[in-house]
Amino acid sequence: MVDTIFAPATAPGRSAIAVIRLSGPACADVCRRLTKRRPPAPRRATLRHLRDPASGQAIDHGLVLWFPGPASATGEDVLELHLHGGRAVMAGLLLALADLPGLRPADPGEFSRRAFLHGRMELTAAEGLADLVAAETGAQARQALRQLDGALGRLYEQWRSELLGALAPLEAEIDFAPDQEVPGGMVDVVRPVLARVSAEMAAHLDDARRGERLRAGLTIAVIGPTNAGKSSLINHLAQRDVAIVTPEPGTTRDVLEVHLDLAGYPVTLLDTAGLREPLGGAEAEGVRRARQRAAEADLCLALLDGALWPARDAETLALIDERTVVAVNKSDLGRLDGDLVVAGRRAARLSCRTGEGLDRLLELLSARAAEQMAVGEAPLLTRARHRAALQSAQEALGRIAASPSGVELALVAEDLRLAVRAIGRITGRVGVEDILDMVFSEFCIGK
Ligand SMILES: Nc1nc2c(ncn2[C@@H]2O[C@H](COP(=O)(O)OP(=O)(O)OP(=O)(O)O)[C@@H](O)[C@H]2O)c(=O)[nH]1
Ligand SMILES: [Mg+2]
Repeated sequence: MVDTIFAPATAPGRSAIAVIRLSGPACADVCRRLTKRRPPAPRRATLRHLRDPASGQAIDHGLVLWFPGPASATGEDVLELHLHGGRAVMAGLLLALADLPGLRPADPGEFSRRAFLHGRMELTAAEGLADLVAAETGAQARQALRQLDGALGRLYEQWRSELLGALAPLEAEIDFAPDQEVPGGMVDVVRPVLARVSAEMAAHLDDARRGERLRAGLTIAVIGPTNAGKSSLINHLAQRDVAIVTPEPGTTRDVLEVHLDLAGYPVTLLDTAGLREPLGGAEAEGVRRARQRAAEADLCLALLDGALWPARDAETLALIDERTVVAVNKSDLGRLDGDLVVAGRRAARLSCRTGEGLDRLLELLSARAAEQMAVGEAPLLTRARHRAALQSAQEALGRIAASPSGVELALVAEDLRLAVRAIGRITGRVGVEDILDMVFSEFCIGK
């Protein structure tokens, strides 16, 4: 018999209310043992007293919710207990549950995995659920919700069913006349369909990783000469004193990370060591790390020192490229007149001391972040797993497109089957254990 699993659905620690969720065939029995009564009416919150079935000790009184399968979140019988969120209450209940026959604590993602196995949710929707719980900004949450609602799954399913529709007549023909060279007619009929699906997939793949970026967040490295005010700017944007600021050049050595919500987009800002000829070993290592992180970042903010204007910082100027937003700090010193141009680009003017120009800089950065992450109407690709599967589907379709007229039917059918399978792996149509392990291991316990 299937195990019945249980886990806290709410975060650990003290809270007003804590929810424990159970799923599996023993739920009704658990309810009877804990409350000495039958499960309440389905989906109706009902107050009950709970006792430890072994000792008879009172655990708490709280709401009991009974969701008989298959119309439940997991497709199995589900029981939810809403108790007072004290540590002792939770510990008492979890201990009592662990002692009951057929029960065990849930593995990470196991509730969602059961929902998937019982057809309550396709795989991309399950991933959307994990992302929604993890979302830190509004734009991330909207993307995850759309995926949870199935927009992405429907897109992939549609491609899959179109390819299946093209495969069916080929399969019929093969069954009808095995081992026969048939004229190219049949393949030529399906070619336009394959070409269209392939083009749609190409457009979806060619999204500059916007969906994946939004999911993972964007990294912006703040680079520049020593003393430009990089750490001051980071503190200003983070609204707390994360980085040490001193008038001494060469203050920052380690790379510091600050997470920000930039107009709904998740961003990690990196404070880095000032770029100059390093004086010692620690600083040299700091400069090496600064350069490395700048090279890996999605965007760079090059901050120059307005006290030493015009800028002659060769190390920084050499790193300016199309990913770089350029800004000059310390406008309060009054040395920055007219348009500021650095390495052929307009530079923003700001002062961390007076706050001048900071709003404008934030606008510039959010516009650049939006370019890299903005969500339009069509659902975006959100995971490397999906990208890899679509690419292998595309390769298979590409082989068919490149095949000559009159190609052997069986070869075309085989490639088409490969493409269908690859897409099926994304939504979980083709249930392969290794994918399920990979997908659900990312989840946390209780989900
Ligand atoms: N006048 C003025 N001084 C500033 C401004 N921003 C920062 N400073 C000063 O410039 C000095 C250096 O600032 P930091 O933020 O430590 O500069 P940094 O770029 O992080 O320097 P390193 O870590 O050494 O590379 C400090 O004395 C700051 O108070 C500004 O807008 N105007
Ligand atoms: Mg610094």
